[in-house]
Amino acid sequence: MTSLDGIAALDTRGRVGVLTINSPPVNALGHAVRLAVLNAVQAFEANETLDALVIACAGRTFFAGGDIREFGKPPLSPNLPQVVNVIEKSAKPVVAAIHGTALGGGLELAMGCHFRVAAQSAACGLPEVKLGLLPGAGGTQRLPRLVGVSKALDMMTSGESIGAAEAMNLGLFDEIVPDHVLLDRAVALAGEKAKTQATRRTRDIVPEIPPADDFDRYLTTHAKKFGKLPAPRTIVQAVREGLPLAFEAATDFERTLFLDLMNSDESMALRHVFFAERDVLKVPGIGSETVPLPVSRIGVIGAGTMGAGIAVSALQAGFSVILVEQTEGALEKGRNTVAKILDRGVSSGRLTRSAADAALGNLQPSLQYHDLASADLIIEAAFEDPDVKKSIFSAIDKIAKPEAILATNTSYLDVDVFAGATTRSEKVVGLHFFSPANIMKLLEIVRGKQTAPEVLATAQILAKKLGKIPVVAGNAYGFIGNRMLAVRRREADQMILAGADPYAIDRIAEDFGFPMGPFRVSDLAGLDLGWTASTSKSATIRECLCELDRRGQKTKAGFYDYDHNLNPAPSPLVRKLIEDFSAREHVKRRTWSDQEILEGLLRPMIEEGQKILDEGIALRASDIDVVWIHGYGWPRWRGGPMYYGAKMNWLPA
Ligand code: 3H9
Repeated sequence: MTSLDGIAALDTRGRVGVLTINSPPVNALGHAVRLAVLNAVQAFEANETLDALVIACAGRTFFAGGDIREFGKPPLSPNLPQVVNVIEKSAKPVVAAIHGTALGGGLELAMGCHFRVAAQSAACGLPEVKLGLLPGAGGTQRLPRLVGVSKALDMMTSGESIGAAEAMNLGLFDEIVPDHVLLDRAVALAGEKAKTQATRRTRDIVPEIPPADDFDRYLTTHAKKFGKLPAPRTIVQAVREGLPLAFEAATDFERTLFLDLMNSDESMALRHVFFAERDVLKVPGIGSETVPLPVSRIGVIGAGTMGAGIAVSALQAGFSVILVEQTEGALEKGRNTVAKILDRGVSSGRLTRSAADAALGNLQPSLQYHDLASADLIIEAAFEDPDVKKSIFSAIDKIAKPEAILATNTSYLDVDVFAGATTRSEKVVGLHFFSPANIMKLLEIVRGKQTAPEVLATAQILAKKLGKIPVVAGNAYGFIGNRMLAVRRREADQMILAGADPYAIDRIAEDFGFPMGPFRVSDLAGLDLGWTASTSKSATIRECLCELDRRGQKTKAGFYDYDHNLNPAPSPLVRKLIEDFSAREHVKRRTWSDQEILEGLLRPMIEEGQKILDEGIALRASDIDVVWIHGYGWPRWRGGPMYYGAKMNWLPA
């Protein structure tokens, strides 16, 4: 074996060269790796004792794509398209041996090889669109040649990966083999091809070009899914305008489009989010030396909306769950909610019937705290009432096994108060799920004063198993997300008194990219949350609306009027009510521009985010971005509130 430069090693098996690239963690095709591949391929070509080459990777995966950390920086030669072209133009056969995930530039490199052998467990895809990009190393021209235009567009505009078997059916892979024989089989195939000097170049395949109408229809059909992002439409453009051109001209065109997208606001924001989602896992004091606690049995106290949702999330991840309620009726209702959510999963295709049945079989409904004695983790999901929660903690502390973790699903309250009601404050943590808990990706992990590192590490692992993104937050009222949400709500309420139209505010928030504006969100959640008729004094717009039985979607009237299909319409009555309220309170009304409304809505909550950061409640600004993207519908392509605030110069430098 010849080690070329610490990254590439060129081995020989008879007259076949085996180039193995080893660049942990994911063999991203950064400058050093590109150079290593190029040098090795050129050395192979010049070596008369070698008739064919296999390109493989060491470690957990074949190349996982271009190195995202290099994007936006001055390009370093050779670029990836050049490397792929050199491979494809080789006069001797080159075989890719694919394991793990061949993604983005990794798959593009494989498509530049003459043959592709993959391990059974491998997957591949072109996920560039998720970074606001298009495949920029020939992917928009080679993939349609291999799998047809329609499938290529679907793969590139969704960015979703496919498994080896599907790739084989599509003609993207030539062979799939058991994982342990991958290299042997790739070498054997290379040897066979060497005998006939077979170099099958993807660029030489004559593509079938659909009529222009097909592209138009594709864009129309997917208009909603593509939304405002430029990348999916640019992918369609690259295919549509590139395929009729000569290959080199088409890839030059692709490169121009790629570089334009690279400099787009959307791609910069999406790349920021890519790294932010990985950084949340890095928590000071938790490292490889921290030993997480084993969790297989989870107790959930409270079978309301949150408790049932948490139970479903845990059941779907394969945990057994003890769901505890106080009365037969509440327990029966909770069990039915769990069953209904699982059924919905089956009808929407997210879950198989047998998986749903198995999940329900792992549910143990109970009226006895004593049944929680076997649980490794108990999550309290009772009403947001500190006294109720405190008494639950005190009770379960006496029943739970000593090593069990006790968690609260509070949205606002002080985790240390509950820890103080137990004899194991180091085992107490906040696990703030978001509704619907089986769907929403965010899990705020609230670190109490005494929460032990291994408890935090266990919560992080639990989140991963539940398919959630965990963000560690300090213990302060509303933690990260709800504290900022409260500010946004306060500002929106003040703006409508000062003359801004609530429906304009919603429209502007939705144009910005939120799925719903703040007033539609309030109507959906119910305006009567925390409201009681007996104490209501028409002191706020919300109180006035509740007094009129306009309590939101549930009464088909709130800030909006709703028809029987719950379609919202602006309400003249509400507009008048707000005007009268402003007059009564002597609030001066004025007209607001769209930009003033947007800034009025976002800037104060972002400034609150800065305070959260300064107080150490969030570990880093990008953690706050992740919270808002995965818990509050902040548009991913806008990078999160702190990213946006910095871009708008709303934050101290
Ligand atoms: C592209 O290819 C453009 C081309 O068309 C054209 C070029 C001209 N670059 O996710 P993990 C890091 S665009 C740099 O936790 P997993 C990641 O930040 C690219 N770094 O592991 C993390 O670092 P840290 C298209 C990368 O096992 C560490 O690796 N490709 C890259 O859960 C581990 O990552 C993609 O979009 C990268 N490309 O999942 C694929 N990838 O430890 C992106 C990862 O410091 N990658 N890192 O936090 C993935 O989807 C997952 O990482 C993968 C492994 C599935 C591969």
